[in-house]
Amino acid sequence: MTNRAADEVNFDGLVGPTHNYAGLSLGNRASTANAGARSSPRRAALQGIAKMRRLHHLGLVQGVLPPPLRPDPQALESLGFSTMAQVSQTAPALVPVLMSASSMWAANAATVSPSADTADGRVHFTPANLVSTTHRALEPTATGHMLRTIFADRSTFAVHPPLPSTAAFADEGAANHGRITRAHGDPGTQVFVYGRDADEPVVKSRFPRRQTRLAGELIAASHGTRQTIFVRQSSEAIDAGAFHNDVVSVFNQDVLFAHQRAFESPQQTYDTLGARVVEVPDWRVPLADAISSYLFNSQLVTLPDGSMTLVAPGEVEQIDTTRIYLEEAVADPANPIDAVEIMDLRESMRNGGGPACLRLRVVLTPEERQAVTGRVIVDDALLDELEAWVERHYRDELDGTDLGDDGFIEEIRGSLGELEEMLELPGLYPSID
Ligand code: SUG
Repeated sequence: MTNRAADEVNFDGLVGPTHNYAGLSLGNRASTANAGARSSPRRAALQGIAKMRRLHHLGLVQGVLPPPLRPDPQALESLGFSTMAQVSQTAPALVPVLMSASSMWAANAATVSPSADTADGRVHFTPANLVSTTHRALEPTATGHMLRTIFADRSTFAVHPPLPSTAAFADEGAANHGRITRAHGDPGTQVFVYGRDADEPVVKSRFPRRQTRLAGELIAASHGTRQTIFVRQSSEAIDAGAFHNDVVSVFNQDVLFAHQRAFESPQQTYDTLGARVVEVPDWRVPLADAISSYLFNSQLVTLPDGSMTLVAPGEVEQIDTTRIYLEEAVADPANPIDAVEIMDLRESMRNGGGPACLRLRVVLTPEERQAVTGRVIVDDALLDELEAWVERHYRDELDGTDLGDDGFIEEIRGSLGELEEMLELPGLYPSID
């Protein structure tokens, strides 16, 4: 097959103005541990923009995905409300659910298949139904609309509807999906990682299994992927807090960097994948350290000179096992990790979202990149504008009691209206004039 020049474009979710800690995700230990803490939407968004800038400066193509409007007008209506004041009065527990900024974790926005892998030669997207958590199940409608707005050219892109929102089709998108290929533009093997079969209980022992094998099979079929592998996550990892596979493994080109306990049958998985596997044994980095540091929720990226850099969260430096592992990995010529870039993403990390959670990988050829609508591929000028916009509009501190406030909601609508113009995406927020 042809080796077409293509880039992996990391589209990062821009943190929304309602970023807060509501403890909504069972099985996500950081979310539970930080429930009720004060958040800083401004700091969270600036940390995210700083990551985008760093990747752009490393010579990578970097994109941005705007946050959805909160509350979502359709969700509000379907619950029988017209204002958040009514929600606060009748069902206060729903306030954080309706106001969550969880779309920032773009790895859960959709599953994406590059054109080199699909039968019709288009780039395919399926928004994740995120049915396993109440707050995230409210994301797919707006995500689908956003993807259809940005990837509007139907001869280049196909945006499918999400799978039906029931447990049998539970889907968390790219966080449980990887790809093995020699070069991004080459045809690759798509890897769908699942926690249970459709007829198995969601919770077997401790925490929910958020992804079914059936969901992956249906997405692979609708995308027309040519080489596809299905791999089971280890129950041990899920029960230890790896609610998505990208908490314990990361793919880049032909490399799989994974914790020894990431998959149910590790050796069989490695044999089937045919990747260069860098397995970190439990005796070097115990599973609990891998999960609290988010070592594997790093982005493993190939720089223009062909070397590989691990974009890791600052937490890996605070735990001895992960810090020492990375020092040795960089020094070891046999290890594909050539360098480590540390990013401060503390605001997102406190909700269980590391570097890899914040990005959606979309491999695009230069022609496909030309077909993208709006101003969503970043440069320094756009990043400066985004930073200034955040400084102008975002609150420095937020706690649960501010969330349902009508003044706050008006503030959000005004700021997103401005963002729609900045990104040149008219119609992105249909309910904002
Ligand atoms: O789905 N946290 C997200 C974190 C998603 C991380 N993404 C990846 N691993 N790709 C989740 O659990 C917490 C929200 C709160 O508790 O307020 C939350 O939704």
